[in-house]
Amino acid sequence: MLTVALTGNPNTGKTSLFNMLTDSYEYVGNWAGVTIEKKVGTLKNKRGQLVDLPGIYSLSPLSRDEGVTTLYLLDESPSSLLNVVDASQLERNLHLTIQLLEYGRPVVVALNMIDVAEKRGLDIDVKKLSEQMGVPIMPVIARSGFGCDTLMQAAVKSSIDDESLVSPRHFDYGPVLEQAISTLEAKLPVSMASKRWLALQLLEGNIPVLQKLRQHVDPVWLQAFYVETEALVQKLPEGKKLPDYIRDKRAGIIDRWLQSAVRETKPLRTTLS
Ligand code: GDP
Ligand code: K
Ligand code: MG
Repeated sequence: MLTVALTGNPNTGKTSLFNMLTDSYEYVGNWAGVTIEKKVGTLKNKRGQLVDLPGIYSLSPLSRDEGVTTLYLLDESPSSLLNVVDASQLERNLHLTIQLLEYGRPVVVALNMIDVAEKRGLDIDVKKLSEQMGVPIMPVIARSGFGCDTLMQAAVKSSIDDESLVSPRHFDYGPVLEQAISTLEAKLPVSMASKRWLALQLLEGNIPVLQKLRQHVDPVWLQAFYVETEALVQKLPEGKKLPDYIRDKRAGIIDRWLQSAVRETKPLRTTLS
């Protein structure tokens, strides 16, 4: 049975999309340790299951609730990730997308709220954005159902494509961090998620990842390594804290994607109110 995991920022239309893509809905209790309901549904085409994850802006959790997604990615092995993004808020939404692309399972992006983006005068070249990001992007309007069948087919297709073709995406974080990532990768166990993803999440301060890796990596060494890397990064011209430095690198990647694929035009219709 295929398992597609639905992820995205809060208020991007995840619940609307979940309802459009599934017909039977199995309530399966709460996520471990938190009071958030775990929703699993069967895809309308009966090809697999859809798991709804809590809305988050980044995988590094600010609360226990937000840690659900990281724990899920550490412990389960979803066939693919369906990432819902708000087309009118791409700059903010794509930070999570980058982290999902780094995880190493197939990703399909549902470009939702395209009606809203259009009203705001955003002209998104979906094909170009998809080429830039190296990920299938399907425009949808979750509220009306527009594009949802095509999206479901794409999510199923990505799940069953030859697994060996799916490798975690490699975005460049500059020489200091690349060195730190390599050092960490050499210490990490093979059996879990992509080592590069784990290393980056550790450097960002993702607590559930840190807790998980305590069994494999000497925590004293890890702490010292973190402090050392933090000091190196703060000495760079940017003079940033480690998580902010990582965030800025991602913002740069997103800027480049959007520069070539999104144009701001005058809204088609303006109202006086
Ligand atoms: P969630 O917080 O990610 O689960 O988002 P919801 O599914 O609850 O949607 C948030 C709000 O956006 C709701 O009022 C939806 O009706 C609305 N919404 C969802 N998708 C679309 C869309 O494609 N276009 C428009 N205009 N509104 C949408
Ligand atoms: K909501
Ligand atoms: Mg919701």
